[in-house]
Amino acid sequence: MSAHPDPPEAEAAFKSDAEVLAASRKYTRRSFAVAALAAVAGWEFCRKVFYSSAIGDQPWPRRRILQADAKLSRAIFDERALAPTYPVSKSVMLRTNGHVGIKEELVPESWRLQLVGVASAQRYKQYVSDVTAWNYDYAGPITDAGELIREERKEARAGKLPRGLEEAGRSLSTLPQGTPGLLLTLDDILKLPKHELVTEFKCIEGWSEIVHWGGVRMADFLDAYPPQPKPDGSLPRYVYMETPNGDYYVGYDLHVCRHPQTLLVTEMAGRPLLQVHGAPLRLHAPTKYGYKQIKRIGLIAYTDIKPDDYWTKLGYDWYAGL
Ligand SMILES: Nc1nc2c(c(=O)[nH]1)N[C@H]1C(S)=C(S)[C@@H](COP(=O)(O)O)O[C@H]1N2
Ligand SMILES: [Mo]
Repeated sequence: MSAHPDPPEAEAAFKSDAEVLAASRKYTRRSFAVAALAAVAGWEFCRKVFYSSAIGDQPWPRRRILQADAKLSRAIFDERALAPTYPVSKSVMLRTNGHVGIKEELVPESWRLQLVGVASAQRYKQYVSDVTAWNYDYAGPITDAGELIREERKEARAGKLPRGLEEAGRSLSTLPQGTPGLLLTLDDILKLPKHELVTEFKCIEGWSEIVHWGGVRMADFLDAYPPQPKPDGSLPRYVYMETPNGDYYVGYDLHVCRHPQTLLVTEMAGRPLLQVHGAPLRLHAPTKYGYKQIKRIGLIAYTDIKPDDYWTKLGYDWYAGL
């Protein structure tokens, strides 16, 4: 028996090597052409971004990039990816930023979470025929807001509205009167398993801080109060949240709310949440920028219509993924 392959086989092998080589040369030539094209297109792209006139906050191509970017990052990183976590010792007291919808001190006992779109809502003891009829009580201007809000008030008195403040106007997703649903108390929510998480909080303004959060998983909340399936059996795609006075509002994909690190937060730094940080209930979603992390939630509504979103209205990306 010979150690060498029979001549016909050897020839076949040689031929296929040559073929591979030729194909790879062709491929390489093509990639050069593609790279050259990409360079030209890239320049054209940059030129448009930097020299075009702005529409709203952002030049239109940049907005397009944000959208394309969000699609790409969702495709590559997948919104189910976990955010890094840190030891508690690395966490700090989060600064306060953004007071839309939380300028007044909310009377804690008057807080209820309006929940709309839950399956077979009538079977819950918290069912009411009109969640919008609930009245929240306020006790004057918020007291723990710090310097930022004092400045905002000064500017407001001077007739100037600071950037982002009440700019987006009323939400288009606000509930009509007579919407049935549940009115949940904080105790209802605290019956769910408690979770703590130390993650990095990132604001689009360019700062980030490591924060120690405590609360319940939104996924557990969704299990306890599941959305009503549509007639075809599928679930609504979105979740809408707003502050009790409706001034700040955010829309989410349902699967983002199911993310294991998305929390309904009641504690920060091991202590009860301050009102300025969104007490009694705020959202933390570590895979999203700060503006998607609504403080002082008054309403959660499951919906199949893409909800209105405060900062999206002002030109920011709806997905706000990191
Ligand atoms: N109700 C409400 N929630 C809000 C905002 C706001 O203005 N109002 N601002 C958002 C933005 S842009 C950021 S960065 C964070 C800031 O949260 P913090 O004050 O706890 O740091 O809250 C988010 N949630
Ligand atoms: Mo932010």
